[in-house]
Order: sequence, then C-alpha cells, then structure tokens
Amino acid sequence: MIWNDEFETLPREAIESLQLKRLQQTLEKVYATVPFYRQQFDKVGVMPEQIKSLDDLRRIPFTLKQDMRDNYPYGLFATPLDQIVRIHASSGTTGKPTVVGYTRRDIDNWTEMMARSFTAAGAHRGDVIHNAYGYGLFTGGLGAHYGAEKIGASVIPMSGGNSKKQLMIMQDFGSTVLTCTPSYSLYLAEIAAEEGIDIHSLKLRVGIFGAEPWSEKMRDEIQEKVGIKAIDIYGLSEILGPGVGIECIEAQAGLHIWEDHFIIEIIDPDTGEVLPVGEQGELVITTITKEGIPMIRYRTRDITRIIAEPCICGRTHRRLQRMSGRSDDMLIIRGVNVFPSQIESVLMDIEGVEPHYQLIVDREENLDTLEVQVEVNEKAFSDEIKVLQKLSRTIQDSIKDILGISCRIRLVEPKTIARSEGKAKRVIDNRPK
Ligand code: DLL
Repeated sequence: MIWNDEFETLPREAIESLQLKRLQQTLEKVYATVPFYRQQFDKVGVMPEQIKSLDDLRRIPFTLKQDMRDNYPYGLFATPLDQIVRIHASSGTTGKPTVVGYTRRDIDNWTEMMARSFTAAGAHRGDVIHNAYGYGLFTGGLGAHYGAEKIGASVIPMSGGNSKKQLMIMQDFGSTVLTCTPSYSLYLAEIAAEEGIDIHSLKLRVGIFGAEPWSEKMRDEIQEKVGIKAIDIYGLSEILGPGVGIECIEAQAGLHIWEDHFIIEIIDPDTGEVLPVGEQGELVITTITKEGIPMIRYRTRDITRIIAEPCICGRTHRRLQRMSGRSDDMLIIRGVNVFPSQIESVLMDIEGVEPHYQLIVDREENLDTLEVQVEVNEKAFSDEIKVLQKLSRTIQDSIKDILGISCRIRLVEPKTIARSEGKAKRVIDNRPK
C-alpha cells in the first residue's frame, strides 16, 4: 500500500524538477529572512537566483549543528514566532539544546510524511499503534502520533518508561504496531519474559524502530525475540523529526527518503566533496518545503550511501542504506575505523551472547583502547570458567578477524548493562578531551 500514490511514485525527472523549483523558492526565502544564511551566501558570493540546477547547490556552504547553537534559540527561524505552532528541541550531550520550530504547514507536511511512513511499514486503519517514543521536546512521540492518527489507526500515546504497564496495555488493548527505539523493544521482550508473558502471543505484527543506530543482525534478533517484522525509520529533529525516511515492508532494504521534501547528498566527511551516487559518506540534507526553520545543506554526521536502484515496492524515491552510525561515534582503534554497529554485528553472530553491550573507549600511552562489555545468557553464565574464557576468546578473535581490531572483552552477567527507554548508550568514551 502507498499512502500518496501521486507523489511517492513520481518519475525521476519530475522529482528533480520539483526539487529544483522548491529549492529555488527556499533559497530566496532564507536569503531574505535569515541573516545567517545571507552571510553564508555572501561569503561565497552566490545569490539565490544563480542556483539554476540541483548541482549548483554545491556552491552553497554547509550548515552545522554549531551554527544552530550559535543562533540559539530562534536565530535560524525563517518565520516570525506568531506563525510557529510547535517548538521541539534536541538535547545535545553538552550545553544548550538545538531548537526547531514548525508552522501549521510544517506540521501538516510532517504528518503526511509520517502517514506515508506508517503505510510503507504496513500499518493501516484498524491497527492499534502503541507509541512508546518519548512525548515531549523529543520529536519521536508527537511526530509518530500525528502520523498514526492521520492513517486512521488507533494510537495509544504511551511515551517511554514504565515497562510493565506498557506490556499490560499491549496485552489488554491488543496493540498491533509498536513504535520505539530498537533497543527498547528488546528490553520490553525481556520484561515480558520476567513477567511470564509470552510476547509472541500478543497481537503485535510490526515494529517501527529508529532514533539510534542498529545493525541488520540486531533486526534478526528483534524479529525473532519479539516475533514481529522490524522496520527501520530515520529522522532527526534539525530536519523534521521521525519520518525523513523509512524502509518499505516489501523490501526491508534501505530507507526511502521523501525526496519531494528533501534533497540528499553524500559527502566525504573530511574534504566536504560531494561523492558519486553509491559511495559511502556523510549524509547532507536540504529541506525544500519547510517554513519554520529551513535547513540548507545540513551536515547530519550520519554515515550511509544512496541506493539508486528501483525498489520492488514501486516508490520512486531513492533509498539510503541503513545508517552505519554517526561520524562522531566512529572509533579509531589503533588506526582502524570502526562503528559500534559493526561490533554489534559480530557480537550478534556469537552463540551465548545477548544483544546488550557497551563499548568503553580509553587512551593509554597515547593509544586508543577498546573494551567490549557484553552480557552472556543465563546458560552460558552458569558454565564453567573455562567455557567462559573460551567464549571471551572467540569474541576477541572474531572482532580481530572481521574488523581487524584488538580489544579486551569483559563478559558480564545477564541484565547488568543499563537498559534504556529511549536511545541506548553504546559507547562510553573516557579519553581525555
Ligand atoms: O531521533 C528522530 C527520530 C525519532 C527518528 C524516532 C526515528 C524515530 P534526534 O533526537 O534529533 O531525532 O536524533 C537524530 O538519531 O542524526 C541519527 O544519528 C540517529 N538516528 C535516528 N534514526 C536513526 C536510524 C530523532 N533509523 C539522530 N538509524 C540522527 C540510525 C538513527 N540512526
């Protein structure tokens, strides 16, 4: 099923000419209304009317998260506050949050994109959507909520937390679709087991998971443990919130990006150069319909690649491969670059290991060190020390063989690594700043 047949199946040329028209309008608007953008354009001597093709976009400088901080809270808004009907913010790890504002039309567009996303994931009227993304300044809760109502499903605004109650509601209200972070779905499965609830006996059919990196192996783990189809959804508050892109249930292979609202580019994170289609690099997004806070060439820090091949679902919007992680989370261990999700993939392939882990990075004598803490299951944990030592060596060897890095392994008891109701914290970086 496709929510908006007309726009989701536009031929490529039509998408691109729509993109160019909307891009030109957006550039003119930001040049006229946002001093920051006017300075950015003036710095490189480009006027909005000189952007005559999609390729010309490259002439415009990037926008960074720091630019949002420097213009805190409302400096990048292109619309007066009396036109802004909603404000969200994302809590950075340090300092002030980044603030975004939506006009009525922005909310309508977001709702439409979430309606498309739910439909792509196989949700429809008659579904009971159990929304466990956090409601509040975080965009996950309300973003998913509006889209769920739009498709005519019955939405339960659970928000995060209180996991036992979540399970009771799922059981009693007959939830068919679960929306939360992938890691939280596994936590719910764990609580269900503790409470003696057979999670497979629930009516849940599909989970729409995002807001944090996760691997293909983690998907397998969730699909098996929770007994549902697990769909990847991508988004970020600076650009929209959830629903920038989603996988379709037909292929479960790459996130369709709603290209009538966004222009995507992949750049080399070191040089800033635009890479050819298909190459892996950092995702840069330009919004072309947003009114409240348009974003021009925003550097997301997320690492992915464009999949240009047509998809079996019939949607013509290009896909992005599952995010490998964020460039800021990439670990450089003795010269080798690795993403936490790559380590996750290796761990998930090893018998006796649970899908709960944490990576501790430190620096000793000027060299980065990595300790992988991973939970073992009850059965493995009750084994003799010799067996555990062997397991630990197996993990170490696999990581070395597959990723080429040496690390220390610390096997820990089941349920000792902190669970999260939102984004899981996979990396603890103790290196001196
Ligand atoms: O996490 C929006 C969202 C809510 C997306 C619910 C999906 C579902 P922020 O808090 O601003 O917004 O965080 C955005 O989270 O730049 C990525 O690094 C990461 N992220 C989001 N979705 C995925 C995903 C929301 N599917 C940041 N895979 C982004 C990997 C993801 N990383």
